[in-house]
Amino acid sequence: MARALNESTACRRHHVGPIPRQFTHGMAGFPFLSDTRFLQLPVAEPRHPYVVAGLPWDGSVTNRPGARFGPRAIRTASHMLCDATHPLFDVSPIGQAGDAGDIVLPHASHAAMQQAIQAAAIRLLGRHHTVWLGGDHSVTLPILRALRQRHARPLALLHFDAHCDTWPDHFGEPSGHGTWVREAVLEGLVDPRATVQVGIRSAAERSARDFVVDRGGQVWTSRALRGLDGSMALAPIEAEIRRCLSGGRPGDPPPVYLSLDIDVIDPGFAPGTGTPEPGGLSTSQVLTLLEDLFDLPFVGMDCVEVSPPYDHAELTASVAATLVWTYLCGRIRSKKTPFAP
Ligand SMILES: [Mn+2]
Repeated sequence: MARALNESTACRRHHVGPIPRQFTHGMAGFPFLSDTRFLQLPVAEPRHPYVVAGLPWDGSVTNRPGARFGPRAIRTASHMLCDATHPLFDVSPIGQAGDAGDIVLPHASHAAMQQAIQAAAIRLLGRHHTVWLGGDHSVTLPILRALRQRHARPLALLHFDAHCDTWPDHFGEPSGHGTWVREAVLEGLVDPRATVQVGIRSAAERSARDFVVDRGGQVWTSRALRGLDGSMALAPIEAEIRRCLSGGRPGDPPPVYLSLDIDVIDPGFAPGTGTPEPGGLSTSQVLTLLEDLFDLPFVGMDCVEVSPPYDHAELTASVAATLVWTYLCGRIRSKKTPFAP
């Protein structure tokens, strides 16, 4: 049986290789791997400028697990987007994007997970602008390591989250889903002066809450954004975000990575997540920011922490699919000029 699963092209076709042999032996049939594709895109090929890849890992959560099922739920929800032509950007990822499937990851080893993701990211980034579907937020650090290596300079970081993820440890362990921002700064993967956090609101001691601000970056708390919706209201904040992400070098801005924890959205709009925090941003607030900032020099995105067991009516997966689709269409639109949304 194990042999049949391992050698089944139907099972292996959508998985990204090469995969370390110890992770694939007898494991190609993990029940949580995605068996459908984002936007019903074709399997990724070298001709696709953009790809989507799943990271079904939730071994690093603080509270409720389930994010390993996120990639599958986001892909399924994306099918409601039909022909995927974006009403604002008037482009569709279809024809330009493929789905690289899920990266097969170990069940329990955090270090092995990081190594597997970094190796897969280095391979994919050589050919594609990649959007990652999490998975808990610990998947972002190995992606940043790969991007830092590829671009040979610290990245700018645009981070949407209810949580600052700058804690010095993960409840006694050195790394988890709440430590990656701090680790990325201390490793020199991201420039803290070109780091912007949006939607932060969870309980946290001051040293963690202000970690980014203390190093020259920006934090826009959920409270600071209350009542601000639509492009007119958000324009001054968008200008500040742009200024920060340029890293003080408008003529040579650093590449920007977008990391979007779905728990930045209020649990009323997106309940299916492991560590919900009431009082969050509305879906339209986050959409406005993504739409208006579409022309930043992005080099990648992740959407993490969708936990389908806690979702209702596919609300959370639908929000995640829409945000990823909006990002992809914004990237495609940014290659066409002129455009004024
Ligand atoms: Mn979070």
